[in-house]
Amino acid sequence: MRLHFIGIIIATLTLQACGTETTTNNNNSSSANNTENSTTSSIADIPFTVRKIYPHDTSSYTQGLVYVDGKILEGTGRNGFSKLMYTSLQDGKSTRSISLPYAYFGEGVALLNGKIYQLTWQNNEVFVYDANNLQKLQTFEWPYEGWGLTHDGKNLIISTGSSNLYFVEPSSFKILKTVGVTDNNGPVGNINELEYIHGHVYANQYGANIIYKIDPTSGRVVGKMDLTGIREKNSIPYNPNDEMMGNVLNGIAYDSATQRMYVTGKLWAAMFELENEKGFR
Ligand SMILES: [Ca+2]
Repeated sequence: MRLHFIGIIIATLTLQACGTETTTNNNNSSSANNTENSTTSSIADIPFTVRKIYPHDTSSYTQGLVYVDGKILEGTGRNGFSKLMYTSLQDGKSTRSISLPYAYFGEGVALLNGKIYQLTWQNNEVFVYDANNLQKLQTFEWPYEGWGLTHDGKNLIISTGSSNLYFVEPSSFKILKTVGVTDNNGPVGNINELEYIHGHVYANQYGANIIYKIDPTSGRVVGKMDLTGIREKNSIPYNPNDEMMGNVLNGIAYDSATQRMYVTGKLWAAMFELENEKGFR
């Protein structure tokens, strides 16, 4: 009996140590069991306007998106199709690209101090590249799944498909702190692609058409953008089965000079330039 109990503990610890956080397709897994939460304050909708629409390569299973000097840095996923590339914003075509070996499923990307970091989904590896030429410089180990990636100017911020944001020291990949994302119903799971904008983390939630604005200190959701139907409303071709097939909203980039946000999704035909009158602050 005791051995069995210890076995359960060891199995639990092993699962935690390996970082095998459950990946689900549930787009609101966090709220079902949190009915005791009595907080009723509403989370403000963040208004936005679609200012421009650009082509996006429908073979790009977008997992990471960053705006860099008029170009888009994009990381894509799926084994055999994963890439890291710079693309032209105007036509969506890549201007420099590398392919990941078949074994790797690329995930979130971030550019910090001249280096690009690229997560992998379940390979427990993070690649570091020279941002100028996409030459690989280094590989770090990562104990969890890799989903979204951004930075606050100093540290990397990683999502793993859970409700956690991990703050990581870029030169050592040491986890400095972990912040749980919560809304009025409790933890918010399936946190995916990220973008740090003026002191907040913006994150889209896997399977949902929502971008959350998150206080990086408390983890509290302080605002949200509802992008439901953004392709339909703008006459962008889409497959009605996209959500079922996982071809969902995933990708947030931001140009601080123009204060415009760029969003796209996995295999989407368009990238949307969004404006908020207050600049997404
Ligand atoms: Ca991003």
